[in-house]
Amino acid sequence: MAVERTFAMFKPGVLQRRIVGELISRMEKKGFNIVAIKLMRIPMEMAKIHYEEHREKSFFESLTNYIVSGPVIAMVLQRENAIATLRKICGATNPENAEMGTIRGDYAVSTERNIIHASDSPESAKREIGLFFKEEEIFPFEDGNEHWL
Ligand code: 3AN
Repeated sequence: MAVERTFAMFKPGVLQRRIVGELISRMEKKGFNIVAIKLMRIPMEMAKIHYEEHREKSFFESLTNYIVSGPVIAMVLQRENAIATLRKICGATNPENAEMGTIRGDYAVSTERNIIHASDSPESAKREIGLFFKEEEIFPFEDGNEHWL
């Protein structure tokens, strides 16, 4: 299976709830390499581009207002089959349907404030990584764990 990169973002509120370490730990334990990470406040224009596929949806305005309302943590995560694996760890979009043991199942209560964003396809991952990170902000590394993970 091919090594892939995916984009992940802890939404506003994760910092305040002091669960950043727990969430990152889940990803590290599942074999993701964190190859880029930044704490940032998303400008509204960027939020609209990030969620452009939802522009016509009823929740677009409230979603974009929420996502700019506080600092987020943006990341590029790398491992084999990264996109599907991260989606699995996150769980279903609606936390009511997310299995216990997934991030949304364990930590989220509302669909809009569902803790984490994770790219849903190779095309989205490429687009979202490019929106949030310059190439020189991404630092791939050899972790030597390929025999164990
Ligand atoms: P996912 O984040 O699981 O890929 P999408 O792409 O369908 O889900 O939705 C993007 C984001 O839009 C979700 N993370 C969630 O915050 C918000 N969202 C999706 N559906 C709804 C909804 N019915 N009501 C409010 N917010 C929603």
